[in-house]
Amino acid sequence: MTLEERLGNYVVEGSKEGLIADLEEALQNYPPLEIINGPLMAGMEEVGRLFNQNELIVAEVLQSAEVMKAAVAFLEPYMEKQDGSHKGKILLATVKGDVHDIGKNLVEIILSNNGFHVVNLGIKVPPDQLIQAARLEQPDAIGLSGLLVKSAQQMVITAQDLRAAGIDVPLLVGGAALTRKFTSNRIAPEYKGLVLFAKDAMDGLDIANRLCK
Ligand code: B1M
Repeated sequence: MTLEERLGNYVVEGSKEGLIADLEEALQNYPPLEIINGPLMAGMEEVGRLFNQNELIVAEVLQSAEVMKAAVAFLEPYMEKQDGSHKGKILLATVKGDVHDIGKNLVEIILSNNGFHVVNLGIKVPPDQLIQAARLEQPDAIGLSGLLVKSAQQMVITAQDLRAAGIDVPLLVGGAALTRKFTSNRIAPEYKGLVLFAKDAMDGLDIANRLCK
């Protein structure tokens, strides 16, 4: 197996044995984010495919998620950092009913490595909690993540509740079940402020940079 195949395979197999040594080797040739977005994400896609075909059970997917988290934690210190500057404050959450947090946490790492102060509210965050936090933290933007189809609908509800509470800071939305079209046709009309779709964490950073210029 090539190094790239081995990296994807750790995620698919849910095994950490040899992972760190191979990540160290990969760092000789690739920047950390390329390792995440390339072979590790390919492994996760395969896990999703196998799970969809009932070839993996939830417990096994959870092990794959642990491997992905361990890999991201190992790679984080090697990512480029802009220190000191405080470009803006972002409130971040995975929406109500959704436990998926690897993508959201990647967004947190990338934003905070690039001068943003991130307040990460965690997973399954109901609109009420988000409203309270928005009032307390006065963020420059709110980032919502969701991977389930029902999470896209939950984002519509969250946008409605935020609007009803008088909150209109820009909303940054992302996650596998979401599209740009759904964002502009279904979420944006329910919100008073801007609603912007980010296809991945780097896109999220570009948008945050534009918002907080
Ligand atoms: Co679940 N899961 N899962 N899962 N899981 C999916 C999402 C699924 C597509 C798998 C499948 O069937 N093929 C499917 C969803 C089906 C649907 O609704 N369309 C699914 C399902 C069904 C479920 C359960 C319902 C299974 C069950 O219990 N029967 C259950 C749901 C529980 C719940 O949420 N209430 C469940 C549970 C789990 C685990 C707990 C086992 C685990 C999550 C562990 C964790 O996150 N701590 C898990 C995993 C790992 C996956 C897959 C395999 C991988 C997700 C992942 O971490 N990807 C996933 C299949 C897949 O995506 N291929 C699947 C890597 C991560 C880096 O990517 O989060 O997409 P992602 O983030 C990307 C972009 O989306 C974007 O940036 C990142 C890249 O840079 N992004 C943002 C994300 N958020 C953003 C926010 C932004 C900007 C960009 O700004 C704010």
